[in-house]
This record gives sequence, structure tokens and C-alpha cells, in this order.
Amino acid sequence: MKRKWTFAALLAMISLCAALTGCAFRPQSVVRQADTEHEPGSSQIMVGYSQIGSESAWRTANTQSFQETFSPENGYFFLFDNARQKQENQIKAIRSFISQQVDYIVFSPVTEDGWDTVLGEAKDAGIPVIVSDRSVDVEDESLYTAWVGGDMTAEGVRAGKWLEQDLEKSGRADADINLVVLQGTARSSAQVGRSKGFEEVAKQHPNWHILARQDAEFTTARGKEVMEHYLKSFDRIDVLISQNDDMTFGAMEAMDEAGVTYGKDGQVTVISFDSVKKALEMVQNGKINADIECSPLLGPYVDRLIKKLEKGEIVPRSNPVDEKVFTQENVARYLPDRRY
Ligand code: GYE
Repeated sequence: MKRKWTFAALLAMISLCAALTGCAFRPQSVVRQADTEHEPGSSQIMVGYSQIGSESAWRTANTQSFQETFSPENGYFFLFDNARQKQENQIKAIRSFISQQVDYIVFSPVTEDGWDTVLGEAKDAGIPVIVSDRSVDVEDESLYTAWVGGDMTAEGVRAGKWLEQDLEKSGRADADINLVVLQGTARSSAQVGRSKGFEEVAKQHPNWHILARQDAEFTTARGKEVMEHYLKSFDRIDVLISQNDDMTFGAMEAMDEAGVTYGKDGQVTVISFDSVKKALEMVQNGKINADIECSPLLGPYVDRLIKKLEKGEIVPRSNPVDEKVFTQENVARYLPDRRY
């Protein structure tokens, strides 16, 4: 339900109330969040945003992007909820946005599956849903209006293609290559897509041996633990595929402690995903060989979609954002502008 009362209508109500009762009119607040109020006289667009959690540097930048973009100055009343990695918390948050009759629901789904029921409730309430970052796998596509984010499968393919070229350059195109994978949160579209894309390329190389793939939950602590386990389990690891930078940082600690060298002049080739500033610095100093970009700065994209919907325009259902691959050859050009 929209609460975009015209100023004239509001003024008329105030005068009527004052005339009838002699009292000062104070509209009742619809929603309270901290010490702010969204009032019926307001023309602000009310957006409820359910964030997955705060597992990574990427996620922090993503949250910041939304908080900066969805400001009162930009015409929004913004409700933010951090689900702390739990789907049930996201479902609760979405239900609370529905009961508060927000104008739009935006969310980044922790996993791909399990959204049909709650998104059906949002649809029944007539609230458009925009999926941001990770994607959902739902039976009925009309349960959400649009998705915006990185194409995770394409990112996985880029990682595979980069490795292909690198092995060719170093004359190892036909050598036996041992790989290990640190996977992100199980059943998240980031994990599913990056795995699928990389394995499409890996399948074409019978000499690439994926020794292990394990869930390290997109965190530095788990990345370190799982890499320690890999280093103990396998005599020779040639390539580490780490599905985000935070796990890469943890894996590096594990390799440092085990005395295993990595990066451009090391034993283990490191391919990472996200491309946060700290990781790009490591690309520059040769500790990470290639970093596959995924942009967390999605707030402005969602803002543009909402502004178009407000004008009654039709928006594309799928909105992938542009992404790069960073290596020592090109990183210097981009590093100075990296904000996160
Ligand atoms: O790679 C990771 C994070 O969904 C693309 O989630 C995102 C991933 C990102 O926490 O760092």
C-alpha cells in the first residue's frame, strides 16, 4: 500500500481536525525504527531489505552500498534486517516487511531454494520483490519482479578460462594438475554458480584433478581450517580455487604456517573471487594470481530499478552487472579507485 498523500489532502485533514476539535493534528506513525518514523504524510518509498549476514568484506561493502543509497535524501524510508546466515530469519524479516506494508521488498537470499511460500505471501500482498546479489530458484518466476547481481556461473567459467591460459603460458597445459576448492555457503547461488562454471571448463581437461571441494562458508576462519586439512591430506596441491577473498585470506594463513609458497612465484596458484581492495593488493604483490570480480555495489542498481517501477516502467527480469578478471597485468589501473 502506498502512503503518498498529497500535501493538499494532508493540509485539508489538519484544518478539519483543528476546526472540529481545536487540537493540533499529529499524524500517527506507521512504523518506528530506531528513532525515525515513517509518517502517512510522507512521500518516501518504504523499502525492506533482508541482508544475509556479515560473513565477508564483500558483504560489508554490500550492506554499506544499500545503506548509503536508500537514504531519506534519496526519497526512501529504509528498513534493514541482518539475518545472520539463517534462512528462517530472512523469512521472518520478509514477513515483517509484509505486515508493515512496505512498498518494496529487497533481499539477498542465503540459499537458492526454500522461498516459494514467503514470496507467494508477498505477491498476495501486492508487494514487488527485488532479488539482489544471490538468486532464487522458484517454481513460479512471477514471485519476484527482478534480480540484479553478478552472474556467478560466468564468474566460474572466467576462473577456468584464466587457469587454462595460465597453464598454457607456463607450458603445463598437458601436465597433471592437482586442484583443491574452498566452496562458499552450500546451496547459495554463489557457490552453485561458481562451482558449475568452473567445472564446465575443468571437464574439458582430463589432466585437471579436483582432489577435494569442501564448504568453508565464505569466512576466513573456515577457509583456514579447511586449507589446513587439505595441506595435511594431499602431498601436492598445484591450484587453489577459493570462492571468495575471505576464505583465500584464511587459506594463505594456513599455507604460511605450513611453509607452502603460493602466488606468482610459489608452488600453489591461487584463484580467488570477489576482488575486494585487500585482495587486489595481493594480486598486485603477486600473492594471488587471479581474482574474479563480483561487485557488491548493488544499491544504485536496485535504486534505479525501483525508480523505474515507480514511473510504471517495465524493468528487465534479469540484470547482471559487468565484472572483470584482475591479474598483475591490469590491477594497477583499478586499485586506486577501489573503495571497499
Ligand atoms: O562472494 C562472498 C559473500 O553472494 C556474491 O557472498 C556473494 C558472496 C561473496 O559473502 O564474499
